Amino acid sequence: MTDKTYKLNSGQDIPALGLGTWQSEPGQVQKAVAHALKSGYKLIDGAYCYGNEDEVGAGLAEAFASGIKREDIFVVSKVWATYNTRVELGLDKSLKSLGLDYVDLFLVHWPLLMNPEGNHDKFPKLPNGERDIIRSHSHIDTWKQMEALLSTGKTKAIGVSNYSKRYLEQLLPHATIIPAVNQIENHPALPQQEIVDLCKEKGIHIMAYSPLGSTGGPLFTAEPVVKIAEKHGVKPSTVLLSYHVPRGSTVLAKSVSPERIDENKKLIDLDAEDIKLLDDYSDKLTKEGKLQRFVYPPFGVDFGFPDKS
Ligand code: 1BO
Repeated sequence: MTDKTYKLNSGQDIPALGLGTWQSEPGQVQKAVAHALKSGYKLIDGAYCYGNEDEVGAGLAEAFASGIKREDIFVVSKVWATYNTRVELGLDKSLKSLGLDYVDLFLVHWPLLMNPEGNHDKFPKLPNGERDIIRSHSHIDTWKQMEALLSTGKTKAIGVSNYSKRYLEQLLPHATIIPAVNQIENHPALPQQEIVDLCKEKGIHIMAYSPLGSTGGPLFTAEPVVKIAEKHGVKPSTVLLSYHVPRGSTVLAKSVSPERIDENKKLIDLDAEDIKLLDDYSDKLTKEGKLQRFVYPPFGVDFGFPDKS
């Protein structure tokens, strides 16, 4: 299953499965990246704000030293919100840490601007405790800078992350280049169907992050997930990762454990009955107002997500 790919609107092939590196602890992520690539993963997803791109770079170097070729893998990074008025600088920083001269895909991490002059912690706060956000900034201006990046050769494709339907509808009329990807939190308890449907209509590929919800979280014991896992003799995590295959999305599985990285490769083909069970579960949560977002936009900004978080 790790060989499956999708065609992006940029013409590139993007793998169906990737290794996520968000919240991968320093001291572990180098090994995880190297192990994943040596065992067949082709996509590594990272970001400046994850604070570990140096180590991801060391993992890439280890994999290259073992014979893996740069052109055979797909590396993703994201511009952090303090760099949304100077995205090339943000990309340069990521490239330096990663030890690469290009990434395959560069994403706007969030459609907002954090104070470029403020402290550059992940989520800068003002002395009064509020987030240090420039409210007058236009995410469309950021996108125009992203478009200009393509001619530098420092990224092969550009896209967005955490864009709701509302933000996409604001962006698309102004986009000369349609984002290749929208990377969003996505799982049966947060199907984000209106975003997924709009992206499909516009030719924007979905990358699903946090597909398991959270470690030890409620998705692992959700009735339909357990039922499908038992039917196929696999772990609930396999069902949750495989959920994205019939949806035509790329799924990002985060782990630093070699065993789990190997386990996560075993995506299965869900049948029509499985898909219906999962879709019914999503519909039920939607109707009951019980959708679950595990990654709360940490900015106190209304991003236009239907579950109001
Ligand atoms: C705040 C980071 C969300 C996942 O990329």
